[in-house]
Amino acid sequence: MLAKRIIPCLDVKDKRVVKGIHFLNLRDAGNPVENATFYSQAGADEIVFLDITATIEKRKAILNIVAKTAEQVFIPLTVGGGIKNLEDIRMLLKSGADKVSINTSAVKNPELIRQASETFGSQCIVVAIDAKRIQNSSWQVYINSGRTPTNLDVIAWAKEVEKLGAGEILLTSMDRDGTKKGYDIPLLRIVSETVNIPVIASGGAGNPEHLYQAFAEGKADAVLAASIFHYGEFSLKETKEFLQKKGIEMRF
Ligand code: 0VR
Repeated sequence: MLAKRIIPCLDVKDKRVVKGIHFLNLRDAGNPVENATFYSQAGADEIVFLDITATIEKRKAILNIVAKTAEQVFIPLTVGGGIKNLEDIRMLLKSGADKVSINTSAVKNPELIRQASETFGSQCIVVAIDAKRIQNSSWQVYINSGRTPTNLDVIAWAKEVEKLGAGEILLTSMDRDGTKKGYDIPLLRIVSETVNIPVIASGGAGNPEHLYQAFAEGKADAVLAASIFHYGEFSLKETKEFLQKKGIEMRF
């Protein structure tokens, strides 16, 4: 069995790390380069940066942050937010990102997934899916930082992005984001069982047990978490030790 991964997520806005609930009411959580360095030294397997308000000016800021982070951090770095075309991806990879995460543009122009994976390799193309539950076993895809609903069903869209060449899916439950109530396990499980590419669970982690549930019941390949790590509630070390004891293979 491949070791499972824990990925702290840094949502970046105006050069600062922020954290909200249901994508709203953002509060400050520090400097992105310092945070990434700290997590890397503390045993994170990867880091995700999400530039949650990407505009042209902020684009330059994130490239700068990515370059500074890549100098300090030697674990894989995924960067998302505002990616519109192959040039944006090229710039991020050139600045030191190992993978990019595409959300809104993937929905608006699915061919971008195919072109990007053919140009740069599937291994560096992550498609982020923001999902909101509409019925018991049905979830809808949202875009534009969770502001705009689409007509897409999450399960159908997950299949489609795999077919187009995505290397990984970052699956965020908007209902659970920042609530600390645990991941949306039925959502996670159905998507993980539908596709063959790795699925990263996101949204709702409140304690190490929730991470365990995402692996054991949700069949996730990796878990992403923000709130529980940013404010020092749980350390990566204690979380990994807890998971290892419960039979989830971890890298130390
Ligand atoms: P926790 O529930 O605190 O672990 O948060 C995990 C995850 O949901 C967030 O870090 C995050 O990726 C939320 N994403 C977005 C956003 C937050 C605000 C605005 C936009 C987005 O588009 O992903």
